[in-house]
Amino acid sequence: MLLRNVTIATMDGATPYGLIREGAVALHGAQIAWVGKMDALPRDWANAESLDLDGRLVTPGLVDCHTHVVHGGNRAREFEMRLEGASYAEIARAGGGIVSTVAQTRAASEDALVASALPRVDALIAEGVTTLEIKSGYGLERDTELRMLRAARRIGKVRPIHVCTSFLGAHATPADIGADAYLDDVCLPALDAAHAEGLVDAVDGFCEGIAFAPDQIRRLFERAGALGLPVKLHAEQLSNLGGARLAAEFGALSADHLEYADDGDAAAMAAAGTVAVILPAAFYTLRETQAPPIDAFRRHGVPMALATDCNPGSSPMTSLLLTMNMGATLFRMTPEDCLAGVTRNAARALGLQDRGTITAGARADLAIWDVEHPRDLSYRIGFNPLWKRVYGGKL
Ligand code: DI6
Ligand code: FE
Repeated sequence: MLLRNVTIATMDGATPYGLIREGAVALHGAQIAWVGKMDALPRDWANAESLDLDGRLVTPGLVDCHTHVVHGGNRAREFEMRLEGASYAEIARAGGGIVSTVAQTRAASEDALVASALPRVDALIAEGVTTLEIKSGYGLERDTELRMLRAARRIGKVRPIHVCTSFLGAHATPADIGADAYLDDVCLPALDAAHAEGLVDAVDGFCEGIAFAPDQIRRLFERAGALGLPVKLHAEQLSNLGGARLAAEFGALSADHLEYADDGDAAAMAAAGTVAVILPAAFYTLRETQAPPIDAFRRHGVPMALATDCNPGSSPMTSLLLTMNMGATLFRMTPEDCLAGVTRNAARALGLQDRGTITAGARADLAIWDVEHPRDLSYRIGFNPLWKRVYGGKL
């Protein structure tokens, strides 16, 4: 199958956007076989079944590399409380926040978790998302953590989307147990069990005053290492506790949030190849005022990804396009940074080398847009110009 007469943002690293005008993309099964200018098309493709795309833009399928899309219930009441003056940390300390979603998630069956997540997943798919990361972390006990991960795996079977799972048992401490006891007696054994069932692609944690201290996260990462699993970390979201450096020390795939990260954190992440996952909808929802150090990430050459952080508390966000606009307007990321952030760098934040660019040999996951230029994708607010999505070579 040949897609011809297209503008291609290959995102292969050549600037700007790896852009090819009057291009063609040849697909063989679930893979990209060839990409280039139409007039350079190899002869053996000249007679292939082809589709004229009328100059539309083709990008890699989008990758949302940080979500909590599987969860029970909603927290609209907390949204109101924040409007009445309560802070996110105050609500968390008063037994609201993550812990209130835990109660609703524990009460939900696997079927109910899948059913409530699907409308959110469908909203992402409708914007060209082809790879989706989903975290556990609202169970805080073994059975519910495993049930969340099974629900996540099922989403990848009932929808045309690739799901990567992250075990986030170290998300919060249940009210009835101390953090160390929770970690040793519940979280680490649940990780072992989830891994034994093949439910874990990466291990994540929340390093924060209201969650886990660096020495506790270190124990989590040591266990992940023993199981041969890659790590990532919610770090420096509300304060700087050294989470980003700890993540870098363990060669983490990514450190996420990072509003309170500093220049030294950026240097450590660059040296380790750790991706900075920027989550502007959480910054926006919490009315945070300290922006992540984008210039430092740029200066040190830290790859930046953008993700929705879709969750019921700090980021009830199901639009990766709006996330791109926020990355640009709130953090001064360029439209090219934003597109790299939801393609090449987002794939890297998940440890996936076979996607995120349009290059020969990559997976044939593509998004086809009714726009002139890739900058248009970051520019609009609340407008979805997706024409069609190609998933695993299928239109
Ligand atoms: N940081 C976040 O933004 C989400 N989790 C985390 O560690 C928020 C989760 C929630 O408020 O339910
Ligand atoms: Fe998160």
